[in-house]
Amino acid sequence: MRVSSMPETGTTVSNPVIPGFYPDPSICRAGEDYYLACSSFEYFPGVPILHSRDLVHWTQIGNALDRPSQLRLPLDSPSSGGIYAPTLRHHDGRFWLIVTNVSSDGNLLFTATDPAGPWSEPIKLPGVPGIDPDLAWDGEGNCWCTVAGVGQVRLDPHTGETLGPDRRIWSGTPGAKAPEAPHLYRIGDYWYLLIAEGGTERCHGVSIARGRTPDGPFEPCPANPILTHRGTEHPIQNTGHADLVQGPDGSWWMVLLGVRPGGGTPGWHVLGRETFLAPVDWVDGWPVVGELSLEAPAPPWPLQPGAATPVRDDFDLSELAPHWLSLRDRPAEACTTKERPGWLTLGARGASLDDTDVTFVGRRQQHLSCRVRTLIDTAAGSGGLAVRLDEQHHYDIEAVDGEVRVRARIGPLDSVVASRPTPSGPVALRVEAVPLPVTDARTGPDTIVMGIEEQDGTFVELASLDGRYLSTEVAGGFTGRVIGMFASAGSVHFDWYDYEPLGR
Ligand code: 6LW
Repeated sequence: MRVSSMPETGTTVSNPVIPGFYPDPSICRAGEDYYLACSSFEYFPGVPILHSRDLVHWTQIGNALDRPSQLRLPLDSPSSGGIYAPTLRHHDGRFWLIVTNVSSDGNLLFTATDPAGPWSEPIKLPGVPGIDPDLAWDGEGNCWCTVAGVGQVRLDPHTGETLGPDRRIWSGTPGAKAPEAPHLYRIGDYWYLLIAEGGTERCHGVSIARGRTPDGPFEPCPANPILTHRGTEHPIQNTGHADLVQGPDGSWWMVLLGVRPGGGTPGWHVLGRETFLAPVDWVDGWPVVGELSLEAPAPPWPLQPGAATPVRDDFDLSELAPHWLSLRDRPAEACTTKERPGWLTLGARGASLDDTDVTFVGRRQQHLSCRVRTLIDTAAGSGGLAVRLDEQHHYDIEAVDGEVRVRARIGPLDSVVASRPTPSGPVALRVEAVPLPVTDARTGPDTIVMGIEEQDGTFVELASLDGRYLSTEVAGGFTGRVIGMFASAGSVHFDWYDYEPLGR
């Protein structure tokens, strides 16, 4: 899947380079190829892996954790639990991925020769405390694992055994909360320790320290934070959780997470935390982050756009493409394209999106403005299309009991806001996200329009709902919207699903 939202325009490229809920990016280079991994929380499969040749155009080539033996997410585990903040590295001819599963197994290490997979079974790391583990190797072959806080322990990455106690090596800027997301690198004469601090919300930032040895002592950069948009009007907010990489020409770049809030005050972001790219210069042995904007200067090397993702998935293949997300697991008996060829069949478990075990298959909403359609056959069950933030925050259009209903679940409030009789035969459901021009301080970020299409394609709107309630600022947590198909009873078939970007 090519996930860059926009082609380059003249001498600029569009940021985010990976739009939608692709947070906590970690990047590595292997020859001419770049690979990037992101957090995935309660979704299955976990840890999306993306590939690029130019740092601008990214294609999702797989998910590192695509088997239950690698990704144990108990069916009752909370949303925004699960998989946090991976680090992806290429070392000694292999790819290494270290990640935390906060809902079951703690810190885990995986390896692969091909980052598209298969990835190994997990190596457990009981001696590695906390979250956001990083991996770095020194010239003597020691493997250093650095975690949020900022702590560090030496590791045998082949067995998962820790070698010696963990030590606090830095606490970030005095007074700043949540020093996290460490990455340690040998660059020139120094070891650099890059962290995020200030929390992953509006005060997020990136700071750095350096030392002569991988375990410190570390001297903080006098210019910290080297990147933050806190307290600014910048359209990209919450900037932090970065990783460094060299471009094809040896120049330095940073990938990081940021959000695009919409509406009035306080601003609501609905797509989750997205991956952005920024240039980096070095001045007096410290990195200086260059322009980070929605339209960024193009890098100087030839750009290599991949094939664009088709709007329609016809469910003609035996396996789902890697961008499809389920919740916590995806047992073949509940989700298959083999039962009715050319259709996706979902078998109900939980009865609604309120339930953590609901059968759901969705795509990240990657554009502020987009349209999603699906053709559903509910002859043997009920189900529909939902815009989901978590179990307590979702809007659904569902074909059930002879009706098509729009249901809004916002925290403790739950209401069927519109309904009409279901037309006979399969029915096309439609959801559209429409960004709003800001007219006053309380304008929401967007409107979510839900309805059905008549056989001749005429759209019949059933409801138009305020999008702010499906934002991270309202729901809390770390994820963004995912728009997906679900089954609420029996077996439901989906002939196709269209995702059509209508703007950025
Ligand atoms: C992650 C932490 C963070 O572990 O959010 O933005 C947490 N940074 O580093 C979840 O993604």
